[in-house]
Amino acid sequence: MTRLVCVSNRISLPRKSAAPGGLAVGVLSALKRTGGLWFGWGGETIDKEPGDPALPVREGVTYATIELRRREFDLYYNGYANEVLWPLFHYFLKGMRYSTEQHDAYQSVNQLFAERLLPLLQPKDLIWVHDYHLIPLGRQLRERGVRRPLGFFLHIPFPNIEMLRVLPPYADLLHDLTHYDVVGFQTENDLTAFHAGITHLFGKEAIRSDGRIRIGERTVRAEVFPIGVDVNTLQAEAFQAMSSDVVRRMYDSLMGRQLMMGVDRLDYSKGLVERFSAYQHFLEAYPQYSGHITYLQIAPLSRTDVRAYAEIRQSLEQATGRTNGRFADTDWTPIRYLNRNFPHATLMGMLRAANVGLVTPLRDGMNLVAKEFVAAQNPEDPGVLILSTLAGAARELDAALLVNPYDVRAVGHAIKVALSMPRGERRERHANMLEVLRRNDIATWSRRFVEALEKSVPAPVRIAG
Ligand code: ADQ
Repeated sequence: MTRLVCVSNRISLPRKSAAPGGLAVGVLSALKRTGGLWFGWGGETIDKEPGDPALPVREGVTYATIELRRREFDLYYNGYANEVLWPLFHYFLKGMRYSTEQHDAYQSVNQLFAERLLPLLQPKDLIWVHDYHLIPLGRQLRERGVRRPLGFFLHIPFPNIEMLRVLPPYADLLHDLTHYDVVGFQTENDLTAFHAGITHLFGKEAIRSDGRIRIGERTVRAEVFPIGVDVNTLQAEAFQAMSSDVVRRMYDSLMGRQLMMGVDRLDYSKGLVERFSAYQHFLEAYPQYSGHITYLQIAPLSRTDVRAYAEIRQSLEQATGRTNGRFADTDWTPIRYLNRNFPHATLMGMLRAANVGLVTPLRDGMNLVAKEFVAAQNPEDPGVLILSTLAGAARELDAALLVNPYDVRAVGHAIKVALSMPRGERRERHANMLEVLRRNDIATWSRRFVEALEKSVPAPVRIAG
């Protein structure tokens, strides 16, 4: 029988208190449907040679977790993945710090992944690799004789060739992607950028008229697979969480004020500094809202060992202090800024209570919070989504109030429009977006990708006679 093997940098074993991030939710949705194996780093770093993976089984899914050497992990994860590829792929050259030492560690961790995964593979496996941490893994597996279908999905944007060319080994990165049978992107933009890279390296003729990429003996199917959410589960979670203690206390504390919410990992790509400026502009431009709106921003710390993340944290603390210091009253705090995680269901309950969802990344592969906000709303009286045109989600959710996140005046104005939007218009926009979410939910996303991977299984050799 065919078995699905998902590989990602980090594995999250199901725990009640844990809130799986976007990638984990996607991987689990695929594996829970089909059963299979999830291989990746378990979250521990050690000072000796990593051993064989532990293999706990939970609800039909085998979790193969490996450890990584401390120093190598730092160079690979904090270094190459998050100080080189992440900023470059999000068009933030200022945050990029390239070194060959980091690149070597990236290669060697990918090699370790290949070596430890290899003995676990079975003859009929479909292998699905996730995200920018593991781009070379497909080649590493091919070099070790793996002939089974290999898929790769990029959760973040793919940069245009002029940006990609900044990376010294950019040609190797493109080459590595051609070792997969299926390469998936979040949006048409990302696919176009990938095609531009392929054309640059291999010439126009590498892209065939049916869109397949042909390089030597290999054919690659590169396509768009926008990640979705589990609409029914989110709706139920949001509805139930409304009556939970945490959400009720939050709601009561608003004292009838309108609620605007943002939920993002604390990351410079999420546009929080610009968002805080836009809110400040809104309070200046529309003083009639003073005392009548609460902006709740939840931003758990992430990648705390990377310098750029410490800087953004400091900027946001200062911006919150400035806005609250200037506009707050004895009985009103304009921004509530929280650096902590919440159970996912609690977050959904809070999003349901919000009149406005503010999702304004400077660049984002998709942005699941935008989709979660829509799914969490009460369709009879929904809140309004303000969404950055630079998030992948804007390609599908065009009934949101779309804004350029750098334009603080336009974002400030959108807040005003959202807060005063009549119910009829809110319902119409929401119904439109909910329909989009239902058409392409998380199950559709994983099924489409796995089907594409199944189609790349080489046909069995027929023996005549
Ligand atoms: P992320 O950059 O992590 O994902 P996003 O798509 O918004 O961004 O997913 C974050 C997830 O974490 C959401 O499910 C959200 O609810 C959850 N989350 C955020 N803050 C939380 C908190 N305080 N407590 C609990 N849960 C929290 C990457 C790409 C995105 C892409 C996803 C999936 O950067 O562009 O959409 O992968 O492909």
